[in-house]
Amino acid sequence: MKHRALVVVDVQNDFCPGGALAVADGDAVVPVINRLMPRFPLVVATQDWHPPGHASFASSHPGRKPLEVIDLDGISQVLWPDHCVQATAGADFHPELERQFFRAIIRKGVDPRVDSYSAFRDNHREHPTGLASMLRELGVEHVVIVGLTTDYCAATSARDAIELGFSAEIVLPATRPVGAPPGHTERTLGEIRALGVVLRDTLPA
Ligand code: VGL
Ligand code: ZN
Repeated sequence: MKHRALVVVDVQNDFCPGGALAVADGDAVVPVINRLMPRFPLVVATQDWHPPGHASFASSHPGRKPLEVIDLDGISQVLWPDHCVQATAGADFHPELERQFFRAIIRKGVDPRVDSYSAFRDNHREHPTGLASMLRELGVEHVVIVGLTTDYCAATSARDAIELGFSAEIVLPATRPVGAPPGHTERTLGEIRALGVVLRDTLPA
């Protein structure tokens, strides 16, 4: 079997009920991911980790509201509520997530000017996080992606995994979507499936 790694994307308080960018049922992924982690030889987690005043925050653009879409340096950017600000409680991992399994934690979205949905690089696809190098050096060929959110950070990470030469799957029951704008989840999953990402509806055996 190919050498595999589990990438646990952004299972942080701000994406869970009560958080700044809560997605429906976001915390439901935690027990599912806790059951999966011990079955992988390598687990890497990501943390969305924005400086205050990040360009993806609606509050950084006078007159704009969350979920409006703007052009930011030539790419379309959904504006978000302030979320996952560095070293705040909202940026912490969900308290029940068993973080002792994490071999490494990749922090992303740290550049104040550009968003980074992907675990691998920023939205301009220019600046790598170091994850691809680490996985290659450890002999990983296949990436299994879980976490939050299905249609933004998990999907974009899976797309990049494919573009960077890995095979990739998303375990959908271990993810939850934002689902905005309407139809975004279906459209995004269709696009990445066409690129070769496997979308699993059940937990791997
Ligand atoms: C995410 C929106 C903004 C995610 C991060 O983790 O999917 N979504 N920042
Ligand atoms: Zn973010």
